[in-house]
Amino acid sequence: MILLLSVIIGLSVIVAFPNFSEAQSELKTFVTHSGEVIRTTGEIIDPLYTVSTVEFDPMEYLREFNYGKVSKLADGTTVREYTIIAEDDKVMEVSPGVFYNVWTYNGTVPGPTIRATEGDLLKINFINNGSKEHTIHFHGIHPAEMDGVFEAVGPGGGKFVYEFEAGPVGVHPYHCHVMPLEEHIIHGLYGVFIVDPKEGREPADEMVMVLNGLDTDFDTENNFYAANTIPFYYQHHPIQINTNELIRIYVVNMVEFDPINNFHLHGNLYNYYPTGTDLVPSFYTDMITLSQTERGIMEFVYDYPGKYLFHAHKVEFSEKGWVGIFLVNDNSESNESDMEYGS
Ligand SMILES: [Cu+2]
Repeated sequence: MILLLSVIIGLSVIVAFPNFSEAQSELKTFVTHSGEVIRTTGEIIDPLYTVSTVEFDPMEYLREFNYGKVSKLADGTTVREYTIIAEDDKVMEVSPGVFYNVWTYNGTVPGPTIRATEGDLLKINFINNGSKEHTIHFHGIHPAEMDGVFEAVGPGGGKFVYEFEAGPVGVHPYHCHVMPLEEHIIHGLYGVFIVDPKEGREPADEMVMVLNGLDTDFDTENNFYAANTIPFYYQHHPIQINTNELIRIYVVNMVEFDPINNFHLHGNLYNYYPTGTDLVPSFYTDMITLSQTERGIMEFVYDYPGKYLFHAHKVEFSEKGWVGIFLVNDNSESNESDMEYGS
């Protein structure tokens, strides 16, 4: 009897295992954002695109600002010139073993952080090296023809120069505005545009955080969430900051599909400037809620050294990657900081 039982158990293990692994690699049918029907396990994403891979360092991105090539007009106006190249054939390993077809501005998601001072004249040389039409639509104030909506730039090297005055003061997103819009945004064609006030802001350790979601299986639900594209990155690579030093974060929510996102800071509260347009903070809080493309500036100082989490308080998002750590070093001995701000 016992022998018979173990034979039955043994058999069911043998039978159960193939079933189990079959279930793991079972192909599911998905309709992609472009209407294509593909069958995939969801583990290897979009094998149709394998042209080149993207290298992206979230720690570098965090404090990297692109001020453009600077010149002056006869009347003293500062001119800043930037070049942004769009591509749509790159693959990025967003999480170990998860490959995602990213569409990029200057090769990364997010694209470069464009920075200028209010009143500067901006010239953005846009080149579309992609296989689809793309544009750059800046949030902010500019003439209609510079809005990046009705002037689609053709694939294979199409060009357009966006020219406008930087304003208003604050933090704004820029993104592609070609239809289907959702597809062009969620694949990664977005970045941050910072307009500084003429009088500047108080010196601070400044960083940019783009909150994004990754729908790696094309079912119009995000599989991963992140601050700066790589899930869990700043948890495994904590951001080093100092006590008694002003920290300023330019935060932009680019998550699609989920109507809200949020930002919770541990062991501290921050002054919050919605859109960064006002120089006086609107809130002193440890929690802000952001809808699509909502953004703002957070400012805070840590009194106590140690390890502090920051994350979405929508727990599903933090458990799927939107979580990080500030490693606060004790700076109480020195009043002067030797930290270099920006780049
Ligand atoms: Cu596009």
